[in-house]
Amino acid sequence: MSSSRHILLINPTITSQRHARFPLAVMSLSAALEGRHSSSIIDGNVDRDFIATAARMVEQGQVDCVGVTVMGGPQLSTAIAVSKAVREQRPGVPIIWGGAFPTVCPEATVNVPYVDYAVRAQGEDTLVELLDALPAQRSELLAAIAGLTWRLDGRAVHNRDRVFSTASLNRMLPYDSLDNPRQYLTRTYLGERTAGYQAALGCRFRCTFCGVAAMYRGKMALPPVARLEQDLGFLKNRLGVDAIQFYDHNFFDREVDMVPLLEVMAKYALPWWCFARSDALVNLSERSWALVKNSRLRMAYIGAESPSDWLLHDIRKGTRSDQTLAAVETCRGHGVVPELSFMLAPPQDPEGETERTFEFIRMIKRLHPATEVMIYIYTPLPQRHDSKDAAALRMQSEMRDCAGNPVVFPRSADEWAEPQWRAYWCHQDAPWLSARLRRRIVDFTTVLGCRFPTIMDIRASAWGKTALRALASWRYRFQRYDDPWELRVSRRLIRQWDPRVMSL
Ligand code: B12
Ligand code: SF4
Repeated sequence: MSSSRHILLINPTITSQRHARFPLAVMSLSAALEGRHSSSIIDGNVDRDFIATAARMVEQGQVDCVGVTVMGGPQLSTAIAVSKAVREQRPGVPIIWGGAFPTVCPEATVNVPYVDYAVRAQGEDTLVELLDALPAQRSELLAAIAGLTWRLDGRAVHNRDRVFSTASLNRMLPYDSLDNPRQYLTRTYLGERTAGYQAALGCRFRCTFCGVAAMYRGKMALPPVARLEQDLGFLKNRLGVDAIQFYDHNFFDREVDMVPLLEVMAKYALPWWCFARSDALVNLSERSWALVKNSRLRMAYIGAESPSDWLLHDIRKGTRSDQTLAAVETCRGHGVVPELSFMLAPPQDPEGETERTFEFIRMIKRLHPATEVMIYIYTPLPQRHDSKDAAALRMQSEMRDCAGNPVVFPRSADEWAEPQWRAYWCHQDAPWLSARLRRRIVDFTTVLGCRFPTIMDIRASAWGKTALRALASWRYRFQRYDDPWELRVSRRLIRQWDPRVMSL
């Protein structure tokens, strides 16, 4: 067996310290290395000087290699900064990136001098095999590691995909390896000490726009009941957790398999939030809804995406707009707040779809005003050059910017970190949006957000929210969304927060 290596696992800053949640990716990797290789964790969400900390540890010679978890968007910039600092400090230390960004853009990841390896999709087994292979540096060993992208003679090599693994469902996360795990428990509208937690792996759907589909390719597995019970017991009794935000990609899977998990959750009765699909919610039996009620589900985030069934079909969502409406009714009937996310301005018909979505949102607000609404721009994922998805490749080749030129995606991590592509990754902007449409979406979002302040915002005062509601009501009623300057100013004064950026 090869010798043991020490890896420094880094979660670069992506959010404020107040919103920091357990860095699940690096914790899961650390658990998988146990007994074979050793690791330390740096979390840039809590260590605000994490680049200096990482450089110091590398400089002191304590680490054999560095692993960085990277989501596109704001985390890309902090991942680049820490990787450059490590490279500068010790050029010989290998740097490995994994997570959502390298999975979707492996070529762009290794197209920069400060990343040596990109790990695509689930990372546990790939990382163990890579650490085993690193000392020898033999290309035939590297070529055999599934899920790895690396450079050979200056060219990116994409090894075969790794098959879906359920092994991590049987490992408990190393909460004790974090500095003070309780600092990750946050006050939210769910509770005083809310934890981010993931029970199941993957999602059996393959929506074309979704990073989860790129990572799990339609595979999903639920945790053993005993594992969920052990984790909830630990979180509640040892750490004092009193609410849970489930990060499961799509919480309600097949009802028959979910019931035993819901029974455990009903036993702990910790208020919770999750991602769910409208079709699953409307088809849930009353018996299961009773369990959901006892388990204290507070809010379900539903990818409504669009009011147009042709688009839902095109993106392979597998749900219909009538199911979105039915899910809103069902949630209301069971005391759960539906949180609907929409993707505006698809390249096929940016203006028309946006206006239709505004109308649909207004209809939903009439039906159930407490519905939360999250507005994003439709930004399809870049396809890998070797993608076999002919429909997605065709759609990508047909994408045009406002001037009618083909949309060309960045070729390196540095280019992806530029402001316009960072906004693309965050679903906030796209090259085919005209300035007028961009403005209109921002204005509508402002008026809607002020007319219906989110209950997730526990920082803004009750009077502040009432004032916003009153100020915005005429604009919303008469659909006068243009340039709501008075709302922008008031929002800033009241310090309203944006759950799209900060989560709960
Ligand atoms: C928690 C979370 C956040 C937190 C981050 C908390 C943190 N990390 O400290 C917050 C709320 C800040 C966040 C923000 C964003 N997020 Co986010 N987030 C998630 C969420 C719900 C869970 C991530 C997680 O912890 N998973 C559990 C771990 C175990 O899985 P994992 O991260 O995939 O890690 C595995 C592999 O990727 C790999 N791996 C990961 N890192 C590494 C590193 C190495 C070295 C190796 C070898 C392997 C490896 O191995 C791990 C184990 O198998 C996911 C959805 C989901 N359920 O995954 C979305 C998700 C990752 N987010 C996403 C996005 C787009 C964003 C945003 C950029 C934009 C947005 N609008 O949401 C924003 C940024 C907002 C901003 N600041 O402006 C997308 C990514 C899609 C994509 N194609 O990249 C996801 C998939 C949601 C989705 N369905 O679209 N997010
Ligand atoms: S159902 Fe949700 S998580 Fe699953 S692939 Fe579609 S959008 Fe992604």
